[in-house]
Amino acid sequence: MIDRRTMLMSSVAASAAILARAKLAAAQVHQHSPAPAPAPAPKGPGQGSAHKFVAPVGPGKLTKGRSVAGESYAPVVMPNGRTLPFEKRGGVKVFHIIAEPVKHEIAAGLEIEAWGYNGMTPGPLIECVEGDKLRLYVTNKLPEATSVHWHGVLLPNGMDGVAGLTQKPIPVGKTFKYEFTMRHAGTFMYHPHFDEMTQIALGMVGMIVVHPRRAPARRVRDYSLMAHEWMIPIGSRRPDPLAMSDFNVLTFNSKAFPGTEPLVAELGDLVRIRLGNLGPMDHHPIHLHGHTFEVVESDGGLVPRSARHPDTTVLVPVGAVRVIEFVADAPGDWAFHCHMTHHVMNQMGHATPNMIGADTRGVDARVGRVVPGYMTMGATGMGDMHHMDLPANSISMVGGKGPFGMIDMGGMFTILKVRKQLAGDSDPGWYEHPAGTVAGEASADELARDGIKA
Ligand SMILES: [Cu+2]
Repeated sequence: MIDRRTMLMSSVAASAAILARAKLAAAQVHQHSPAPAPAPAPKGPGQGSAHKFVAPVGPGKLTKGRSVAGESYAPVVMPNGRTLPFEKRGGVKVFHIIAEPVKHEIAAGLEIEAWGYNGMTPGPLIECVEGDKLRLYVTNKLPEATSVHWHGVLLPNGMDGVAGLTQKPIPVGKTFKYEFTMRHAGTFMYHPHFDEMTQIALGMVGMIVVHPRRAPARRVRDYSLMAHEWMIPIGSRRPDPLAMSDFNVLTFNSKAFPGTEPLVAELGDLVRIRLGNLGPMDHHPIHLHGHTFEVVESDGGLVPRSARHPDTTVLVPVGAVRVIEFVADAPGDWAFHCHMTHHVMNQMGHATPNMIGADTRGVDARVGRVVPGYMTMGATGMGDMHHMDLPANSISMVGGKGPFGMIDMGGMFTILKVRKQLAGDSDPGWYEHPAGTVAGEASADELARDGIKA
């Protein structure tokens, strides 16, 4: 004999279970957590210092980035991010990095209490040229010590940033100075080497691009994307640094789709995407639609031409950079995403019964007697759960609005928009397909013509 409670417990499907737990979690958070601190004011170039720092990029930066005074390179564009300003002093490029707590929006509806650099996660892109002398000041505004490791950069041992091994940790409130010459061009990363598990899990990661001294043969649309993964319990704001599996928020540049800014290119453009991964545990097979690319570079240097091969998916391991290049030769809106299906979901819960294929009609009728309007969800799949009410500060099951309805992916997903011509640098909107080029329902005549019995 199944009583009402047992029936409810055993038959409520995925989404309902997620929601119940989420609401509980949200309530607990509200009861037991102090109100989150007000957001720190967005940090501008120079961090309030008296010096004038040069800001390489500004609004409307999707494609080009603004050129930097006195520099020959075409700046890299960091979608949803920006580049760290610098100032030249006696032939040295001076940067000021501030390690600090950051209030961050993963996507509309989910705000988190992260740790990052200069008011953001990932930290701003550090960009310079091969042979540049760099002086990087790091101010620690975290509640614990930190350090900065320059991942992939060839430098004197004492500048390597490994607390305990090559330097003392930077105490709370103190500013350390790193000084070295960027000996080789390439794509690198930066992150703490003190309490790595906590600080990286909370968002303290960043990318470094060192341009070659020689002028590039061809202008490139140059993008920087950092993959990351987070465990953010539904209803809470603080990512859980103890998570080792079951990450529920997957991001490019700390944004989950639909919060990710698209990448854009004009037909015939050479496109470079610099992918970094400093997530805690997972490697990401990143897949591009509509094009083939070559991996041209890692954080170890250029891949020799003889070793390059065409591909559509590149595995980006934890602690690695993979740079891909391709010519944008197909107009359209092309998905660019991690191919792990759980990495294109937003705050998906996993500890739920599998209802797919279950005949829930009898259950619905019986539960409906005590819960009017009750409907078990998940029996035909989970593709249409976007309309559910969500607990506060969560993006479970949130997808994006597309030109043909809901895009039911979230997480580590963005869009490459290729157009014959772009008007400026901003998002060109949805692709307008030429007549007759969109998949649609087959007509009776077509089915008969080709002998298809549906
Ligand atoms: Cu992934």
